[in-house]
Amino acid sequence: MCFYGPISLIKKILPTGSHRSRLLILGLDNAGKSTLTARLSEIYNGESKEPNKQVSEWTLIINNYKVQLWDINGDLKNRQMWPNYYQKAKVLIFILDSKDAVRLSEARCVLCDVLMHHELNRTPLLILSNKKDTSGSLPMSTVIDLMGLDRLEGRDWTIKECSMQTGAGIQEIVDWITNKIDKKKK
Ligand SMILES: Nc1nc2c(ncn2[C@@H]2O[C@H](COP(=O)(O)OP(=O)(O)O)[C@@H](O)[C@H]2O)c(=O)[nH]1
Ligand SMILES: [Mg+2]
Repeated sequence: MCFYGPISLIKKILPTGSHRSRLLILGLDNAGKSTLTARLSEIYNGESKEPNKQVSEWTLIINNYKVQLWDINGDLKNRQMWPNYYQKAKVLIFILDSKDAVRLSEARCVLCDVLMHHELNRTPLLILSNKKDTSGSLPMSTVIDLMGLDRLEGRDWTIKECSMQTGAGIQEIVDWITNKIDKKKK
């Protein structure tokens, strides 16, 4: 059983005048991280740094603001390097495969572990229930239940449904990211 602890909600993070922010995309392997990354890169004119098998790093321009995006592999071995990126992350997306009920309980424990890291206490979190186009996709209420999200208190978070295959929900994701990045510019 995983528990989410209360965390304070202070959002001003970047120093005044800083024009860089960082977007970290996490989730289990096969959840859709790289597909989401590809869509965001199209929308935000992403430029890729030399990718390697474990981490793909992109530079996006969001409202004239330079944002680094990291898409890090989510298999068990590579999850060990996730914490190396927490301190640098200013916005966090955690993506789920909404048709994989068995792995949602794994995702719950993985997300719980991620959120125990104090470096992410103030980081706005967007949880994506992906693969809504598939017939076995679970409804939002079931995903919230299986993920124990009703216990996720004291932080700036939200959940949205999407299909990165069809592009459904991408506009809402873009709006959320833009809003969070804009707040960090001030
Ligand atoms: N049906 C469907 N398949 C998806 C969706 N998003 C990703 N996929 C597929 O799921 C698989 C894993 O996606 P990928 O982005 O590589 O996952 P990652 O391991 O988290 O980076 C690929 O075959 C994708 O084409 C979606 O919204 N719907
Ligand atoms: Mg990937």
